[in-house]
Amino acid sequence: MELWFTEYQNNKLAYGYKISKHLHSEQTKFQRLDVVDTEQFGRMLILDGIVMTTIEDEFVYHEMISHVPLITHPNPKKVAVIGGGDGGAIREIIKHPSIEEAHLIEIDGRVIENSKKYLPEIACALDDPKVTIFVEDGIEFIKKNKNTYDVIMVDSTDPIGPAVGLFKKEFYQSVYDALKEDGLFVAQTESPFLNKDIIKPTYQAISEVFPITRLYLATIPTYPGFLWSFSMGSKKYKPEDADLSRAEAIASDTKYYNPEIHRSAFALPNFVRDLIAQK
Ligand code: AAT
Repeated sequence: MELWFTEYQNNKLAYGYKISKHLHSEQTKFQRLDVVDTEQFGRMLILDGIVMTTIEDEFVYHEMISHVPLITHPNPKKVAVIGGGDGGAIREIIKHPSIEEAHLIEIDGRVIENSKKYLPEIACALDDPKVTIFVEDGIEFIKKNKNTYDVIMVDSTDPIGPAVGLFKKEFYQSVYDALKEDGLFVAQTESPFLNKDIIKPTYQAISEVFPITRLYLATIPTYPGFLWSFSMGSKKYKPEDADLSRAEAIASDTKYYNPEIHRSAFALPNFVRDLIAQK
């Protein structure tokens, strides 16, 4: 008997994965959490029936949510990741020699514990001495910190349940206030093909708060639509002005990110340009 996992996007589209083993299932305080081994993408973390990350393609997402902002900022020392309890963004952040402190603010401690147990390749830097973990709601945490971080990354679930507030203008204002005067932030902002209704207002809200706003893209085969968007809000630095010799140095330790990708990720197809055009 074959075992398949189906991820339902809506009542019109679903993606299916052949499963070789169902390793874990639990209901946490916040969500249903499953860990499975898929034949195509290796081990997979699933929250509320939605793919969070897989061993085979996680590098694209984690490198792109981390290195693009960390190279755009000329000297990032103190950074925060909101969500991202699997530790993938933290693993990439720790590769940057300028980093002194990395804070992880994940609402669900069970995501962290299960990632350490089942996804050690991704969670491997969570015990690094530069890393501090806060099991808290990122929305409340960020409100308490002012003028603190060089870079903030919002590595969140889709805007459902506890992540709804992470896609709102009030949250981006708190992020602005939590950043230093030359700080910048990046958030994962969903699929340009399937989530136009999310990207448009989210990008608009970020551009109302930050003087510099950019959207960039990467191909992630286990996220719906495959083409994925990230939005950046910045107080001072522009990604196109980044010192790409630093990107070259990091690229000796990456599988997706390099100086050409840093530049080309901001090249947008017309339908995406139209999506984020000010009206
Ligand atoms: N690194 C890719 C994995 C994720 S998981 C996103 C995490 O955000 C989850 O562990 C979830 O518990 C956490 N989270 C949700 N809301 C909050 C909040 N308010 N504060 C802190 N953490 C939160 C991203 C997957 C992207 C999927 C795209 N389809």
